[in-house]
Amino acid sequence: MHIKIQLDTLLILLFLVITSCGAGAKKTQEKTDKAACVPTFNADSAYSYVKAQTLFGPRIPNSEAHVACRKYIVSNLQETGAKITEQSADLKAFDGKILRSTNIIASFLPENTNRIILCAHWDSRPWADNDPDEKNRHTPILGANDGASGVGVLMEIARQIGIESLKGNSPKIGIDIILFDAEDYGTPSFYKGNQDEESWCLGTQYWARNPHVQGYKAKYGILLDMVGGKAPNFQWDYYSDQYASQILQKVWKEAATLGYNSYFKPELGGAITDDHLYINKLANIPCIDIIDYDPQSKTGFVPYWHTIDDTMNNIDKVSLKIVGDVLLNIVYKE
Ligand code: AHN
Ligand code: ZN
Repeated sequence: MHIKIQLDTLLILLFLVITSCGAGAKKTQEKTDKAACVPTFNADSAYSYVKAQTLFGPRIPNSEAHVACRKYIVSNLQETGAKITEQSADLKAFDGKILRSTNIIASFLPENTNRIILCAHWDSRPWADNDPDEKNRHTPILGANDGASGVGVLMEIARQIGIESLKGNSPKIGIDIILFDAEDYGTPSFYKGNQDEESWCLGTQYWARNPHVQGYKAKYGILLDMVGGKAPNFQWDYYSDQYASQILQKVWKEAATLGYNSYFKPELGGAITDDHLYINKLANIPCIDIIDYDPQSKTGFVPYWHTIDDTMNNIDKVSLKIVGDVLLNIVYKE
């Protein structure tokens, strides 16, 4: 009788060790199978990161809210144990204004030469130049979806990797989470001068020409832009397909495996000038864009894009969860 109870307890313990993702399980697991221990993405946590950014107000370069939000993001990323780099630069806007900008980089396993990039932009647009009401078009936007959503997802990914690494369940590949600044200071539609395409993505252009590490290389990159809206539609952007079609295939396949094929459609969409374009063109790193695309709309994006309605009212936890799950699975299966 006594022996039987002890044997049961032992079996339960053994089961726990084998099925858990901690350090104790690691050796057994590597010997028995190669299944990745993919952590669970917490959408409530991601949502709170998105909301916190919007509570600073618009995060426009040279503003106080921009400085405060940067500190908020950096202190949260520091807690994950990642190596933090703040890459500051004075960047020239379309109108000649100097933007005091900072790209925020959180590196996991910084010594590993095998790496991937996960990125988003953390600044928000100074003008709601697409607002249906003309009197709002010079008003800054909150950028809940356009900016904060991608950052919120990546902050939660960083938190998960931090927790798991302490338990001996770090991803095998090195990861650089890069939060770019000055993406959304592109020439507003009401500007009388010329519409310069190169006026967008200034932080990324700077990083691609001056990577934070000398001779920096990465296998590939994944950009998140406007990933928090309701019922998102993620299609293949033209540039992602031109420069990184294998990565598109891999990510959309993972999404399908997770049952997210109604959001991730393996079909070509528009050609989108976004941060990933410069990572491809200037840094020569294949990079895709996961961006909510609306083929029906004139802009190609959600109707509240670059309007004063880009607020928390349009953010859906379900969308954050979908994107977060896909990324964590990709990262842990590398
Ligand atoms: C342009 O509007 C040229 N490209 C979309 C990039 C963007 C702006 N993403 C968010 N805001
Ligand atoms: Zn924008």
